[in-house]
Amino acid sequence: MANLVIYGSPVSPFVRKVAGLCIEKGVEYEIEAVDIFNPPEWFVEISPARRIPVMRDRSIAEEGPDGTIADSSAICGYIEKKHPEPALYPADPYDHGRALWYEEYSDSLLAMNGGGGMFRPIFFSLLQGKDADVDTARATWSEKVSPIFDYLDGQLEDREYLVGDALSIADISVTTCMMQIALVADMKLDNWSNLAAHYERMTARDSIAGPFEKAERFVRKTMPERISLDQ
Ligand SMILES: N[C@@H](CCC(=O)N[C@@H](CS)C(=O)NCC(=O)O)C(=O)O
Repeated sequence: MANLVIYGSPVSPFVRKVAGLCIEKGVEYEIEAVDIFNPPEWFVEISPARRIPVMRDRSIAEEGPDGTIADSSAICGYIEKKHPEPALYPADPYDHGRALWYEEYSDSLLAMNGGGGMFRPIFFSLLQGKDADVDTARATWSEKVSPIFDYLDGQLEDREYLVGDALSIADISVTTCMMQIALVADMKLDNWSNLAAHYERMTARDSIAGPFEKAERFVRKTMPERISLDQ
């Protein structure tokens, strides 16, 4: 039995971010499914914001609030401290700050638009037996996501990683959030060559591909085909 439990579902980009960090570090973990839209009482007690993921470190406590941490960024920071190698946060103070910035930027703006403005109107509508709201997804893609990708593409230039010369939490966060769009739509990155190359390298990593495959299997049951974003 793994010490580390992640409550949630790999369909969440934040759960996949934590899973990706664990895999890169070789930290054993297990995911325990929680339906966030109908959470059990014990889960509400450990997730005051009613969000997934929440992590439990069983070596601290096996039940109740002790041993738990809510919020993916707090969870990743904890795992980094507990399992420092390989480091996924840069040692240089400025680079460290930059990596946290990209993590926050993707967890907030990219997740809000790619998740809230694209994944949800498509996938959640289908789950509820309605038509996919393709118009909202396409509008979000061209008006909201496109400028985010412009920014990230400019930040990357032709470097391999977003910060410094090693993989960091920044690369993992940006990619797992981008993949929320790829779960439901044919995400063409032709306009952003640096970001496209970074995305291709990142999605080839086991730490990113493995958790995504689980999400993909779940989503494809409801929508066998991805939607086109062409207007
Ligand atoms: N800042 C939080 C965000 C977590 C979050 O928004 N999770 C979504 C799933 S992707 C959720 O639990 N949503 C439940 C809801 O909107 O009611 C983190 O990084 O863990």
